[in-house]
This record gives sequence, structure tokens and C-alpha cells, in this order.
Amino acid sequence: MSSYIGIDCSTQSLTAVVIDMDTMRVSHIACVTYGIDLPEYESPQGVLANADPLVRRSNPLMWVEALEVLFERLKGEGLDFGRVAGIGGSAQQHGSVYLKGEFLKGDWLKEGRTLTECVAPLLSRSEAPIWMDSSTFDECRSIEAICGGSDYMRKTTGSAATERFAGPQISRFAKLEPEHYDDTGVIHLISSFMCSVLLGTSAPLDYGDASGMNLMSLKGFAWDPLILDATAPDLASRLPKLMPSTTVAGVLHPYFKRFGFRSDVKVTLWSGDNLNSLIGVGGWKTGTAAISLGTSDTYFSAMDKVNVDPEGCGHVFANPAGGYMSLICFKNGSFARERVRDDYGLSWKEFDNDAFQLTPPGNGGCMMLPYFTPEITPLVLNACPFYKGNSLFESKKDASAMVRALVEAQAMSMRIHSGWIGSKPKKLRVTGGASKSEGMCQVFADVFNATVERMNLEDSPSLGAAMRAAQSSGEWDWAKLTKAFCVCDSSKTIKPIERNVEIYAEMRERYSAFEKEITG
Ligand code: XUL
Repeated sequence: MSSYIGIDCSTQSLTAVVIDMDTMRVSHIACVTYGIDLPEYESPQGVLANADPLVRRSNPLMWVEALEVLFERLKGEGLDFGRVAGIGGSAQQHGSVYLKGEFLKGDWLKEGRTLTECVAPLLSRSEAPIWMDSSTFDECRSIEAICGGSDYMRKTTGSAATERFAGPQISRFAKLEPEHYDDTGVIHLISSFMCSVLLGTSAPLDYGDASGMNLMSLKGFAWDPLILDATAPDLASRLPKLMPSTTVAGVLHPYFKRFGFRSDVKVTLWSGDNLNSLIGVGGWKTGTAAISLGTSDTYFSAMDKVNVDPEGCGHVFANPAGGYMSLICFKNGSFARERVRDDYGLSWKEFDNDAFQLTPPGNGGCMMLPYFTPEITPLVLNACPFYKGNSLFESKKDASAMVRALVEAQAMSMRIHSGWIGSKPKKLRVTGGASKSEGMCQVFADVFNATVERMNLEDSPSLGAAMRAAQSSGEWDWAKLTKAFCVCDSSKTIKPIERNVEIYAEMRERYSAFEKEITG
């Protein structure tokens, strides 16, 4: 029969998961870590150095080169490319890639040249702002003001004007580099850019990832002319077409036949990582809320009807399986965890496990606001962590208390800022690298008073992308795919502990007051 590849272009790596439709199992996994495998891009964590802490960009050619390395790796893993029927994809959300008009004409993938040699001449901007960028506060306020206020933006696009979203980023680029903006024929999200590279021609944008641009109306899944005008001159002519996430965009370009692909491999539209994760954790219909503990920490769940966050931090996106989904995102996810681990010279075991054995839930009243980098939820542009508690903790001598304070803050903030979604989950599916940690998952179970289920596979975005590719072939529906691939490891389920739930219910008030005191 056949297999499907799902590729996830994340902040720090490019990962492929292959699902085999004979065995209905994951058959291959391969990963390219930019910092390790492509050091020449000088982006140890996938991001270019920048003196301004609010500016975060990456080199799009790094993702393109990683794609070639990834296919080589899959070959090394023994994948039979001749069985691959389709490819789906996922990418970090919101990042924008700027290309010259020639990109739209196609015919730029040439045998005998590397992928980067083919794509490099087509970039009208050598760097792509990514989701970690917070430099567009002024553009956000100005776009909202022109459109008559943040209410219009939230109700139309599902999100308040948001610093990292592509619209405000495009606005800043058009303002600061008008000559390069003029030279830009088409602006892609990272997802649609990578999909275009596979097709050898400019791909449409899927409704799901396009919801994270502050440009599309959720009502008709169409560009909103008022917002487009408020964002940048002549923007409509520079945006790709919008299509449902289940669309097969075309066939894989013959350029890739050297890996052994067939000539009829279908490429399904790529989407954002959180949207793919929703599918990969089996959360495509309402009832399952998910937490992804990765570079960013996110909380998401399917939604039947649009319900926007009055505080403006949360988002509503088009669910790739139909309907909508809610999402909240925290920038101080694994970067903050790595920072505390490194500052205190801890091993992962000391961080993930021992620290929780050595400290009590509630941390004896010690709390942290973990703003090691500018935060998204709540909005904090001047990065600086804040501490409250006893002097040992405040003098920052107790490494275990620091770890607990960080993780409790991450869980508290997620619980508090997900209140607008309405339904309180009884079960949470936790995914992403840090979901391995027993100690962390217990904190999330106790803070949410919900059972934490952990997936067999942590790579939910790439799994979701492979499942989307299979679904769009028309042979498998969501229910069948979910049953086969979204399997939880029951031995790793964690139940909330009643006593801890009480401690955290009380702490929620104090944490909320502390957060308000600092962020206003
Ligand atoms: C979501 C967000 C991040 C990125 C990177 O809004 O900004 O989760 O998708 O993973």
C-alpha cells in the first residue's frame, strides 16, 4: 500500500514522521537540528543573533537546506520513497517569507543545483521575522486605530493585533524597507513557503495558518480589505490564495525524484504547528484540550463557534478538520527551562525530576514571573523575571525552588489565561519534549485539576501533518486516523492529587495578583 510523510519545520529543527498505511504505525522518524547540523547559519537555536531583544529572525535558506538533509536522513533510515503517496507539512506559525515576483512564475527548481541555490535568488528579504519577534507594538496599535479599535480586529480575525503575527510584521517591513517591499511579489508564511518549495511553484495558504496573520476574516475565510489597507500598501496583490487546510496543492516537483519518489506524490497544503498538533494529539473535535511543552508552550482545543479572548492574549484559528480552535501561546517555554537549568548547572534529571522531589507543591509561598525573554501572554516587552517569597529563594540560591517556581508559574499562567475559552477540561493531552517530565506533568495535572495523558509519540505536529496528508487522499477519515495513530501511553497517565489541587487553587489568586502588580 502506501505511506505518508509529515514534516514539521519548527524553531529549532526540521522533523519528519512517516506513517505506514499497511501496518497503521509510525515507520520512520528523522530530524535535522539547525544548530547542530547546519552550524554555518549561525543560529544555534534556529534564530539569528540580534542586539535588539525584541527582534527575532531566521534565515529561510536554513529551512530549505534542512529539507534536503532531512530527505537524505530518511534515506539513511531505510525509507522506501517509492511507497510514499503523499506529503503534508507543519511549520512554526506567524513567520513571514518575502519573495520576488519570479517565485510566482514557477520553473525555478533546476536539476544539478542545490535547493538553496534555486531559492536564494528569489528572496526579496534575506531574513524572515519569526513568532518570537515582538518588535511591532507600534504597528499593532496603528493598524487597530485605523480599523476602529481592537474590537474590530478581535471579532474579525479571532485575535487582537499581535506583535508576532504576519500582518503587523509586514506593516513594519513596508515602512522600514519600502524598496525591498516594492521588490516583493509574494509574501508567504513559513508553512506555505515550504509547501511551495516541494511543489516548485507558489502554494496557497491554508485557512488554519492564515488565521495567525491578523489579515483574514474568520467569517468567510477571506482577506479583510479594511485590515489589508491599514497594514501595507497594495498588500492584496502580494498575498497567496486562501484554501481549506485539507486541499491537495499539487504533486511533488520532479526535482525530488533523485531521492526515489514516484512522479505522483501528492502534496497537501502545509499548516501551522499548533494546528497540526491538534490533529496529532487526536484533538480535532471538541472535548480534548492539549498542552504542548516545546520551544513555546501552548494550550489549544477545538471549538464549535468563535469565542474571542476579551483580554486580547488568546487566539481563534480555523481548525484544519473544520470549525475552529482556541490557542494561547507562551514564549517563555523551553527557553526559560533551559535558562534556569543552565544558570544553576543542573542536569535534565535534576531539573525534570529531583527538583520536584525536593520541594513541596506551592513552593512554600515562593513564586516567579518567568519573563526571561519578552512574553506574549501576558504581553511583557521588557524581559526580566520577578520573584516573590522567602530570602533563600530571592537570593536565588535554591536551585530546586527555582525550578518549581518556574514550572508552577508556567502552569498557573496557562490556567489563568485559558479561562476565556469557557470549558474546563477534565483531561489534558500533554505533548512536546518536556512532556517526558513526570514532575512537570504532575504540576500541570494539579494546577488544572485534570488527568494528564501522554502520547506515545512526542512529535505531534509532524504526526498531525502526516495524518492530514493521508486524510486528504480521501481514503481515511479523521476518526480512523486518530484511533490508529493518536495513542496515549496509559502507564504514563497522571492523576491530580486532591491536596495539591487545593494548594494551587489558593495560589492562583496570589499568582494572579502578583502578575497584575507587575504587568498592570
Ligand atoms: C503560536 C506561536 C508558537 C509558534 C512556534 O501562536 O506563536 O507556538 O507556532 O511554535
